[in-house]
Amino acid sequence: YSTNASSIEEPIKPTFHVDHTQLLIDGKFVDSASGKTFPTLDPRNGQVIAHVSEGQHEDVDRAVAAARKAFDHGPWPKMTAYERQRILLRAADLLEKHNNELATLETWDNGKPYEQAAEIEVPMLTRLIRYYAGWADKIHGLTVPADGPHQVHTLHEPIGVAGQIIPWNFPLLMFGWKVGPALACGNTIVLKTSEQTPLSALYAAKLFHEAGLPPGVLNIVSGFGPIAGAALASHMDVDKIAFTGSTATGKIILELAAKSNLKAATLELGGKSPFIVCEDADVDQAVELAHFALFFNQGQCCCAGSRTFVHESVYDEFVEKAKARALKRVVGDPFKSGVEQGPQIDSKQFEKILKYINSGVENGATLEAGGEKIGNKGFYIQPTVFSNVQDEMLIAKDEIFGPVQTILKFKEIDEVIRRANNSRFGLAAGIFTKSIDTANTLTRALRVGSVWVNCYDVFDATIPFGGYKMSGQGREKGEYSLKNYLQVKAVVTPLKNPAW
Ligand code: TXE
Repeated sequence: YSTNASSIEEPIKPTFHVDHTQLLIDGKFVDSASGKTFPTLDPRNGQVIAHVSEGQHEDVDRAVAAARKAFDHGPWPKMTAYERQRILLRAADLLEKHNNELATLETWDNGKPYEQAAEIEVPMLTRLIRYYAGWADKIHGLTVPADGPHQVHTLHEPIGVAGQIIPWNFPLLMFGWKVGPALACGNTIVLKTSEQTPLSALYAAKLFHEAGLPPGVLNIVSGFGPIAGAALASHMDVDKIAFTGSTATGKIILELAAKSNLKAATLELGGKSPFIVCEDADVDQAVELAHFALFFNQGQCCCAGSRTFVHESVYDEFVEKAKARALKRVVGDPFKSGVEQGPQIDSKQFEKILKYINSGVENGATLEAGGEKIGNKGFYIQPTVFSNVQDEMLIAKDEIFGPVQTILKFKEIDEVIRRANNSRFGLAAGIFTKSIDTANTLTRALRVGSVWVNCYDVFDATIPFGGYKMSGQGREKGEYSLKNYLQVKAVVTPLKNPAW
C-alpha cells in the first residue's frame, strides 16, 4: 500500500465547531432526560470529537409522543402534497448550500475520505431528497373495477409514526434513504443514529427544520442500540420500523416489532456479494472494478463485492494485477487530498477485521498483499488481498466489512452460479463479461437484489435496493420504497344507478 505515514501520525484538525450534540425532539435541541452523554470518537486517532446526549427509554418516549402529535394533529400529513414538496425542496437546497460542513462532519465522525463525502455522498443525499420531493404530489390510489354495483377506489395514506434505525457506514445517505420516502408520503419520524456516528444527521435534520419542517415531524435520538434502538423497535406507538445494519440485529428488530404491536418492518442487512469475472473480461478493467467493489468506503459496504470469482483462464493474471492495485492504494488521513482509504470506524470493527485476516492465513489462503494494521494511532488497516480462497473458509462466508479482498477460482458458468448462490446472503452481485448471453444467464440465475453488469455500486436515487434471503426485506430508494411508508385503504360506495 502507499501511505503518507506522517498524515496518520499528525491528523489534520478540522476548523469546524460541532454545535449540535443534543437530541432533536419536537423541533428543539434538548438534553436527554437523564442528562447523560457519550463520546463520539475520531477514527483517525480514537480521540473524542464531542460529547453527545444519550437518548434512553424516556427520551424515545418523548420523541415518539412528539411524532405522534405531529402525525395525529398535523399539519404535516394534512398539508397539501405540494406544500410538503416545497419544504423538501428547500431542505435539499440547504443541504447543497452546506455540502462541505456536512462532508466535514461525515469524514470526522466516520473516517471516510473527505473528497468522497463532499463530491459523492452529500450531493447524492441532496439529489435523493429532491427525488422524493418530486414524489410527494404523485402518490395516489387506483379506481378498481369491482364486480357488483359498487364504486371502488383506494387511498394511499401515510402509515403514521416511523421508527428508523441507521448504521455508521454511510450516516448521511442512510439518513436520506430513510427520511426521504417517509416524509414524501406524509409520515412523521423518530430516527436513531448509530452510536459511532451521531453528528451529521443532527446537522442535516436542523437544515430540514430551517426549511420549514414543522416541529415533531423529524425527531433524532442519538444513543445505543440495545437501549434507545430497542425502545424504538418495541414502542407501542410506532407504526413502522425501518432498519439498516447487521443481520443479527435485524433478527432482534423483527422480534421486537412482532412482540410489541406487530409494526411493519423493513430490513436492509448484511451481504457477501459475488463479483464474477468471466473468461472474456478485459483483465485490467475487471481488476479496477473489483478493487473498487471491495475497497470502497474502507470495505465497509453492505454490498461490497467480497467474493471475487475469477475464471481460471485469467486467474493468475488477475491475482497479480489485483495485488499490484492494492499495493498502490493510497491510505492516510481522510482529510488529505488524494487519499483513497481512511481508518476503519472503531476498535471493534478493526479487531474483527484483523481476526478474519488471521483466520484466512490459518485456513491456508495465500496472503498476496497487506494483512497488517498501519501505525499505532487510529484504526488503519493495510489493503489486503487473499488468493486461493476456498468456499468453506470463513473469509469466503462471513461479512468481514473491511479492506480484505478474497479471490476464488472457477471453471464453468453453472459452477459459479451454484457457488455464488451458496450463501445465506443475497444482497448484490457484479458480473464482468463482454458476452450478452453470459450476462443474461447470470443476471437471471443469481438470487440477489441488485446485479451490476460491467459496473458496480451504482446508487442512483431512482434505483431500488435491498436483499434476498438473509440480506433483508423490502426495497429502499426508487418508487418501491414508497410502499414501505404507505397504507392502502379500499373505499367502497354503492352505485345508485349501476347502469351508468
Ligand atoms: O451493527 P448493528 P454493528 C454489519 C457489519 C458489521 C456488523 C456489526 O458486518 O461488522 O454489522 O456492526 C442499532 N435494538 N453491518 O455492531 O448492531 C445500532 O445502535 C435496536 C452491516 O455496528 O446492526 C445501530 O444504530 N437497535 C450494515 C444499528 O443498529 C440496535 C451496516 C446498526 O448496528 C440494537 C453496519 C438492538 N438490540 C454494520 N443493537 C449494512 N447493512 O450496511 C444495535 N442496534
